[in-house]
Amino acid sequence: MPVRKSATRLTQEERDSLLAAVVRMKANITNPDVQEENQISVFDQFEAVHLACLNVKVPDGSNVNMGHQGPAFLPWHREFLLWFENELVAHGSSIGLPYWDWTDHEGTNTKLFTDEYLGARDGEIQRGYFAYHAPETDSNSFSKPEWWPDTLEGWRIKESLSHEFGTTLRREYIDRPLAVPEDVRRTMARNTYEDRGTMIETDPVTGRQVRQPRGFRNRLELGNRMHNFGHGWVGGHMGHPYTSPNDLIFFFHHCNIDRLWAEWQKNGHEGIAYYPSDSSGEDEGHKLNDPMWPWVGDALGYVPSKLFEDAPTPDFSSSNVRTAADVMDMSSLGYVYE
Ligand SMILES: [Cu+2]
Repeated sequence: MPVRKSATRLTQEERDSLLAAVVRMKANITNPDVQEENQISVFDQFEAVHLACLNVKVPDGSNVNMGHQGPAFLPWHREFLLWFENELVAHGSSIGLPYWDWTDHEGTNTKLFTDEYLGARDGEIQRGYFAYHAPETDSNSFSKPEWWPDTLEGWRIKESLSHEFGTTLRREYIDRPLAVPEDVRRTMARNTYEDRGTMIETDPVTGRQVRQPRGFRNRLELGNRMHNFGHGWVGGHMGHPYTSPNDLIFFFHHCNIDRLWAEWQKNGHEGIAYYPSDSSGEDEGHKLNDPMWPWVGDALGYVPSKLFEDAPTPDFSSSNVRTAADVMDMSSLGYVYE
């Protein structure tokens, strides 16, 4: 059973085992027989699917963001992370997907965004495992570990999946405070899963009056120093929904969100009563028993919009249909948080 630990509290062996699996996923081309521009690695499949999920034509004819700005934000990403974690383990990781605890400010700055882990947070990444050039090649003088895959020339982002951010992974340094425990506490104190209303309160960091979302999902996704903020705090590719899964921190970030949802569920909000029902009037894909694209099996009528030409997405037609109901109970999914 994969154990999900705080990313800042892994042992060196655990961290290296995880990073080795990640670079193997990046080196593992799923379709080597097609021309190079259409080849895609196991790692890049996640970026391609996340990009496509932002705008999917569904059977009722409407266009829906399958994984964001609605109730399915949490179950869609829970399924997405399960798929990622399966690949991590299949590529040799000894541990499950770690989570980025935003309230661990020191660990974030002194452990996570370092050359030996995720790389720096000030523009294009030049050193470590996520630089355009592999360790010990070109300008990347960082020492190459024995587990670096022979075929991986560096952490390179496909042109078709890079939007305006370029083929070298980038982040931007911004001097804003990360979440404090009070931010998390207030999110966890919301009792309704979905509520688009807002409330006025005093911000625990700035002391100013602010308007914050009232629902749990709404606040976790959009509230001060929660999901959206974390994306922007890292910046670069991570700062834009078109490109965020190119950066490994995306998965740590969403793992923390999944962990908070799991905790909230355990804490008196368990099961289908705490998710919009099939008669709730939410968009298709966002109600309890709606298939969540791409996990719709061979159902017809789902067409992801091609945000970019030639950004190949994997074929899910033979996979199981997955709904929010399928992922409601974390204990049935085979991972635990530590
Ligand atoms: Cu996100």
